[in-house]
Amino acid sequence: MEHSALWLKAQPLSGCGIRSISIVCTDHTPQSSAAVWELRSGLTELFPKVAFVTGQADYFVKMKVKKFTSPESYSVTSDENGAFVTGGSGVGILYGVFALLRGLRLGGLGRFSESITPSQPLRMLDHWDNLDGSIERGYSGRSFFFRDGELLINERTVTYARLLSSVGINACAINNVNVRDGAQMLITEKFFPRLSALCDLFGRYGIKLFLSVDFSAPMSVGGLATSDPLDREVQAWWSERCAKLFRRVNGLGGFLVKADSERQPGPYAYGRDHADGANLLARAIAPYGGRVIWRAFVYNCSQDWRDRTTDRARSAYDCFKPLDGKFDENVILQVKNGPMDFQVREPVHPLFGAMPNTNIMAEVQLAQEYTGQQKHVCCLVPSFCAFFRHETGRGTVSENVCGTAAVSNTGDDFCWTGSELAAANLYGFGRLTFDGSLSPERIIAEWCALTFSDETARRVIAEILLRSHKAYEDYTAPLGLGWLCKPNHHYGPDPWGYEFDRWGTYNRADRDCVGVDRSASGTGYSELYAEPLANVFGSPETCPDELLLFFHRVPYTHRLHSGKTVIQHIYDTHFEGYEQAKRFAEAWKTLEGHIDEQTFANGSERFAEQLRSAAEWRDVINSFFHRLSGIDDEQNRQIY
Ligand code: GCW
Repeated sequence: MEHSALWLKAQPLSGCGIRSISIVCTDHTPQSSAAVWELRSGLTELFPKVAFVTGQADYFVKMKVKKFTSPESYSVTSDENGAFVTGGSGVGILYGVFALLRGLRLGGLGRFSESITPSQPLRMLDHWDNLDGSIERGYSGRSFFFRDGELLINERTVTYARLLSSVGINACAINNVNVRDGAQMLITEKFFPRLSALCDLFGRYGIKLFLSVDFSAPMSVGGLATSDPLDREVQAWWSERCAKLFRRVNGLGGFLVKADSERQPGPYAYGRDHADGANLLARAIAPYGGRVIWRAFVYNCSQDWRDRTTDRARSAYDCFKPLDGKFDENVILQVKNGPMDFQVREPVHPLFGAMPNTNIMAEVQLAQEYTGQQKHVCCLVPSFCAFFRHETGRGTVSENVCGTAAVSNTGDDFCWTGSELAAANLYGFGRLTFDGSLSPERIIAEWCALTFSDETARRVIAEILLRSHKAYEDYTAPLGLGWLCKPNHHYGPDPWGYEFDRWGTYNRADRDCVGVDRSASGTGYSELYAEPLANVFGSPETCPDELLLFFHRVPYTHRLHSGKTVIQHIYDTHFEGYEQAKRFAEAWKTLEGHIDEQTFANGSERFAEQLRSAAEWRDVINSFFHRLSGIDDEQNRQIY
């Protein structure tokens, strides 16, 4: 299927007389060959009439490997005569070349220099793609990795590797963490040839391939009677399987595992803990340099809503904190950014900073499961940035992680991400994890400039993107409440949809009060944080307004730091959020003729749906709280 090259497509640079270019690269690895290829095709787009020559030329690029702190580091210096690119290895050179091309596209032939060592060593995408071609929480068409039980490799796969590498992403798990419908068999011989080809392709672009595996594979694949991690036969089975897999699939990065989570099998079935489970796999793949990424998303998904003592927000901490120091060194614990599940607003997860003797990585979600499903514009880059820079009491989040994985938002749509504007999230995730010093404004401006040639379009779209998260939060879930969406598919409002269910996701709204008491007087969750956070979150007086109802249960008349009452804040933000969505839709209309028709149509359809849905959210949430509280809006606006 046809696909866009997104931010990699370039316009010819006008007004420069470059006719000949010489490229010299003294490194000869698959990655530096990819770098040379990228450079040639990138420069040909920028200077369409150019000839590549050896020796004297109008413009030169020289590339070589140099000693850096990391093999992924690079340095680029460039002016109108040419550029020097050095890298810590072929991969560093490749990143340097992408930086050079970006610099040329954004600023022409002017002087430019950049020297970077990636902020986070592991920058990963997790695909929730199933073997039948469907994608769990996918809003961009079908999978381009799988169709009808087969692994695909085609032109699109190549473009994907290039796109990821161009923003510094260096790992990718290709299948859903809920391993089902035959995905267990990915670790068997049938898939080795294709996996191996995919590993080579990704490897040329500096990307390690990971597979999600079924913890009960000894039974589902191997036919054993148990998957007990302490059972000798089980251990031997994994060792043999991994020997076969890693020998044939050269360069495979390792496994991603969701265990004892939402009914996935795990070590609990045998009375073992998560360190036993993770180390079982870690030992089987250690001889091949593989790593096990073990998810911390473990909670009781069959809770009784009447029970006010069990708190889902606590569960990962309670489960994993006692295991600090017990994981093998090739295990990485993957912790979601917040303690619940990718809501529009959550506090930082209390495990960050709490397990100094364990490798920890973060997990965020580009797929907008709870943030408008790529129908609503919701740019996540500013919130990712705030998250990485958030203090844990023991340093910032980024100082406490060895990397971050993002649940991918891509599919086989022409534009990859359903909404063309959602590609900014993919771009921004890569750029930010590679260079943590970048501001969200800079990243968005870059993406807009690389995506749209028209100045007005760049300005209008950047503005929409930067305001979009606040607007979405305003018309959906106020003050950190979360889970006001419809059950299962998670689109649209239903404030009681999860209230009497088993998922541990309650708002506890009644006629007097709303919110969950997670302070010392409630579930004690706020106490899990290091100081000063425990103190700040622990009292309604010091808790930030935006998280008040996550941590506290307060009367509707409680006054926020903003001076408004809780109920008035709910009304105001819902009216305002809708108005903002309306302004977005109107601003988009002014772009007709400034952007191509397909992009314009893609946005028009989505902004119309966002507006319809924002009105629905506004009216349902306002009516819900108005009926419960009996308190009128000070401004007497329409509530149903
Ligand atoms: O956000 C929830 C989703 C599930 C997902 C789960 C997880 C892959 O609703 O679809 O399953 O999280 O992160 O494991």
